[in-house]
Amino acid sequence: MDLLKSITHPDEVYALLKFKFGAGPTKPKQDHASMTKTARKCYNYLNQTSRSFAAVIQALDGDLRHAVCIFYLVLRALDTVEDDMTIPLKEKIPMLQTFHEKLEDPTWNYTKSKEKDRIVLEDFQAIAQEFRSLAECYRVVIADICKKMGHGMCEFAQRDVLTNKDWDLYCHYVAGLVGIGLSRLFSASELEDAIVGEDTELANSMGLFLQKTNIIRDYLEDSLEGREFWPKETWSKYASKLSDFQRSQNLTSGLHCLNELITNALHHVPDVLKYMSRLHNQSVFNFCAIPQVMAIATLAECYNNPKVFRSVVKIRKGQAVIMMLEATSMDSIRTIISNHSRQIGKSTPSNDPSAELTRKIVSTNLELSHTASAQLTTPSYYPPLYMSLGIMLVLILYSYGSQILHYIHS
Ligand code: D61
Ligand code: MG
Repeated sequence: MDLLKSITHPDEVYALLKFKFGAGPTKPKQDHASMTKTARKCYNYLNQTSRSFAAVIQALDGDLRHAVCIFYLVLRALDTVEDDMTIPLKEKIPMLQTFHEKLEDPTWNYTKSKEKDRIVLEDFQAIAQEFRSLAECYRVVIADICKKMGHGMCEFAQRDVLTNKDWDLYCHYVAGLVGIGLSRLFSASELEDAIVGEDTELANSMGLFLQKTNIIRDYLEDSLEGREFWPKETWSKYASKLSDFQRSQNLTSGLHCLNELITNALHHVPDVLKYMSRLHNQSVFNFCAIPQVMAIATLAECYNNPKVFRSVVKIRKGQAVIMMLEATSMDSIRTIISNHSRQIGKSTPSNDPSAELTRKIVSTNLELSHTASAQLTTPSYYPPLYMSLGIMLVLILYSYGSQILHYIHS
């Protein structure tokens, strides 16, 4: 199915086949045989609960891999409590506030969640046991971030995201803190310099860019579940209720609101590029780069796109695989970011209320992501072209082979 979706993009067909036959920077490095039973469980839970981060986490070097795996599962468990709308506030608030203390309690788990990721709560004992097996330098970071995120989630469980400043604060609590925690783990592992863990501003922007992209893309899914994460200060300029954008007669105002929020998110790109330029370890670079280039591609796909109000807009698997295979150097992520920035710039409607601001941040990001070898990413089309023509031929023969033979013989 992914191949068919990319059939008119030969380079994507080529990349999908390369990936299918084992190419790519995200080969799991852990050796299951030498692992404890609880550790094996944790990697299974990681693969069960994260489509986008599981592979890049398992490709991290050394003991950083297990630390980041456990960091992910602890925060995914906390987030599962936050997201579970069936847990009454009077039970949810104390659980979020004291969640970090459960890390030291070998007996604690929670079996009343209805969420899709509830397994990380039901078997929290295994995750907490692996947490306690980590080096002190990692445990301190994970417990600190878990405490701060739990408290932040409590704040917004009891109030709405009203101002754009609130939006930055909410995204800081649920994703900026992840970037800050990861950066401290990178430095603690000594795979990256101390500055990476110290510069919390840049690390925070890494998280905000990812979370804002998710919140923008997931408008309909969240709106249908009664969840509202778009900042009122922005959407109230275009509608009296956020759910109004679901109705087609409000499409123009919906697109204007969408484009303003995407323009807001694009302001984190300069920090993202500066953060990435400081990384030395290839496995850390890939781990950080892949989610960021997927995010800029998702924003370009969502920009001025009515589909955001009708379904969840996704980039094609073929596009994603190409970026995953390529996002391994500053040069290539600069080129990916400049290509998608240019795409947004080209599709900025002249009558869009944010057009001037959009064009300004697009040209800033183009400047910052200009590479000497801008032609780099336009691989020659021929090998993939031949490949897909070949595939199309095989597909036609496969489906009409017998009729064609019958026709020839008759
Ligand atoms: C470098 C590399 C990865 C980074 C990064 C820097 C900075 C931040 C992040 C990853 C986090 C990005 C979050 C974007 C996806 N949004 C969510 O998962 C929302 O939940 C947020 C609260 C829990 C955070 C869990 C998390 C995610 C990724 C990690 C990690 C922890 C730890 C290590 C590595 C990556 C979203 O949840 C969606 C869902 O429930 O399926 C929500 O509820 O808003
Ligand atoms: Mg959440």
